[in-house]
Amino acid sequence: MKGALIGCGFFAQNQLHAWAEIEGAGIVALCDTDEARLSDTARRFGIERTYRDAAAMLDAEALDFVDIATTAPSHRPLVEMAAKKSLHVICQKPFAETMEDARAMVAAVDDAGRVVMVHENFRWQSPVRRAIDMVRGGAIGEPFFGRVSFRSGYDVFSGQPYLAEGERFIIEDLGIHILDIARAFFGDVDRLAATTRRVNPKIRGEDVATMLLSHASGVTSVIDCSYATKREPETFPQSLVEIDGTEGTLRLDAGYRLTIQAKGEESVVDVSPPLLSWAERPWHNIQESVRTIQQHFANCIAEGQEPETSGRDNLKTLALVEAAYRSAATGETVRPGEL
Ligand code: NAD
Ligand code: 89Y
Repeated sequence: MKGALIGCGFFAQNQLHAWAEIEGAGIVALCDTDEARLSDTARRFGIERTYRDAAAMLDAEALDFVDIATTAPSHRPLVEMAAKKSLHVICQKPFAETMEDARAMVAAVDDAGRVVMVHENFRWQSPVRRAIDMVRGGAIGEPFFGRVSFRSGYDVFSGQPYLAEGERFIIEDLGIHILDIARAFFGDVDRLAATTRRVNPKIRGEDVATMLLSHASGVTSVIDCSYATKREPETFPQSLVEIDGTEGTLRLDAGYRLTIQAKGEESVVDVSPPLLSWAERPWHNIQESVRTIQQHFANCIAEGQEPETSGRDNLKTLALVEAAYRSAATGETVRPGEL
């Protein structure tokens, strides 16, 4: 499959490295409104066909899919443009700025008979995936409590300066992944309550969020996120997990240590992600998941399957983000299914 990538910024560099390793799909054209980013990226990856305008690119190129790696405000027009050209779409998170936009984007690609997948990669990180597979396989019986925790003091603002500028920060940018991991473990959410605060005075949005989720499966989970946590060892970008089940417990601890205690036995396994040739620490965990999710996208299209993190599925993760902001603002418990 021939693809074009739109948005040659900070994170797209990972996506391009990964596309070079994907079986059955590759990138043949690039687009960015910023000439310097476009030409630098084209040179780095040896991609000759470049465009400053996405519509012009879609008119000129014979493509099967687009990979949208821009920030959220441009997602809806770009997804709708791709749908009009009957292309499959992979689009970065946050998928959309509002639920209304997200629903319209899913409908546009559905009407074109194509697939839209959100680049929701944290549940595809190999340590997290290992834990998900263990829980889904019944290793600790029926889960009844979970905590997914992401606490860090890592400077994300130097690579992504826009994160310091928005009215919303950690839930929309990072919490979205952690909420999605909770859905992957425990299923859909009936009710959510959240608190937020801003600790870092140099940014506009919230950098701490704590959320309590009641899942339809009967699990209660706590999702806690912070970019204001100064501690050693720094765990960025690890998501730490603890789950209690009817038959035992699972812990994914700092340093990618997976412990399962069940049925009178304990297993402790190092589930560190591999360091891909183009990856660098500490980002290697995220970088590996980029390759995994992009291969999943290519496989799903080849096999006519809906991706696990399809646009339709992601509406439920996006609803948790909206519910968390609403709960934090009103002090009330919110039902995401009503948003
Ligand atoms: P960035 O600002 O560095 O890059 C975005 C690029 O898109 C810029 O070069 C900009 O010029 C270009 N652009 C914007 N609108 C365009 C348009 N209409 N047509 C063509 N080019 C356009 O942003 P980033 O840090 O690379 O983040 C991009 C997205 O990736 C964000 O939504 C962010 O949340 C997400 N992200 C995801 C992960 C992850 O692990 N999944 C990690 C980091 C960032
Ligand atoms: O943008 C964010 C993401 O999706 O993963 C980590 C990040 O780069 C900073 O929070």
